Amino acid sequence: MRVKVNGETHELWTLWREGSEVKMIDQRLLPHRFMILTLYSHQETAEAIRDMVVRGAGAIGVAGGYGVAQAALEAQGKNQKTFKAYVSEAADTLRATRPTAVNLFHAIDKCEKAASKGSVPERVAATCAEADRLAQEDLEASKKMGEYGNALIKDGFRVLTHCNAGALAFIDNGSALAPIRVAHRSGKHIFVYADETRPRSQGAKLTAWELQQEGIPYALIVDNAAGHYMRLGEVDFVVVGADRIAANGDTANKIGTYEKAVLAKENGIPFYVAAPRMTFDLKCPNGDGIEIEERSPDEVNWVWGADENGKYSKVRISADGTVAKNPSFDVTPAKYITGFITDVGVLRPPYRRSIREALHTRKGSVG
Ligand code: RI2
Repeated sequence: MRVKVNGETHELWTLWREGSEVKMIDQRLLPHRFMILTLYSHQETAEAIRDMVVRGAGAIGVAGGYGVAQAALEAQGKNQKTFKAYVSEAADTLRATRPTAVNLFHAIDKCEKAASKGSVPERVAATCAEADRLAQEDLEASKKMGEYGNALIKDGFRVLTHCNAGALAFIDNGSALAPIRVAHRSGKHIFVYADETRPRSQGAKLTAWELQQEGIPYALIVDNAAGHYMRLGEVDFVVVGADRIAANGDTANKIGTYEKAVLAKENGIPFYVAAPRMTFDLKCPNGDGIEIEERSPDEVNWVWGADENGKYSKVRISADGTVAKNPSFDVTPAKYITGFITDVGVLRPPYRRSIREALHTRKGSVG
């Protein structure tokens, strides 16, 4: 992605690997401060996923793969048995960071598998190669979703999106924001409504920032305003990302997605989910099997931001001792979803069939 920092333009990925170091944009500080963080061990990478330095299903999948590669490099001096035990313990540490986005589990499984054959040096090389391949696959998938999704967006469309499913949620480009980028770059006049997305405010902090960087016309709206604009006929198209999609098309995505989907249906607006095949989980027959992450009540009781001097701080918005609940995701039943924009095309109902076919398009690419 193209990032302007202090007047200078940089072309960057959300995260990347340099030998045993993982580098990532610190998404907790955006848009007020731009910082690249270096993670020196798989434990540090796991902590970065848990603390949402890096977030978004695609990006945490890549981070999980890099974490396993770091573990393999950390264990390269060990014998085969201790190497295996070390990598497997590291994989478990990485798996325990965030439960909902399935990309994380698919990537860790693939890298752990790569670490299981041959001599220790062969295992190390295969693990690193697999982690890098997954990053590349993520990049390619975003490009494809951008192309397939663009075909659905007409000139003049006003598009609503929730949370951040942009370049920062992947290696680059994103899922839901990829079609928007392609449409804008191809000269279509589009306008984006970006939902604020409490409690972490990924819409306000990340999506609005990405759209601004790209020069795409947009307005940030509070989460409660989406229905208002839909009823007024000011939204033509809704597109969101996904953290896990069950075999029947039920989709877990950021909390608040479900109500946007119901409102879209009520108002006759197409509602699309953009996600690569890595986000589909055939082991979940429907949305009931998807674990929903419950995060700290602090995220509800407090907000983070910068004051007029740019000083970054945390402010309490509820009374001391307030009891809060904080489910991070919800499940949108498949019946509200018009289609899935994937890296192999747009999937239509009946989803059990179209999803199964899409996942078998290129054997072995999805866990
Ligand atoms: P991609 C986010 O969760 C949101 O649910 C968002 O839609 C999704 O990840 C984007 O992921 P969080 O990690 O599918 O910010 O676009 O809690 O990668």
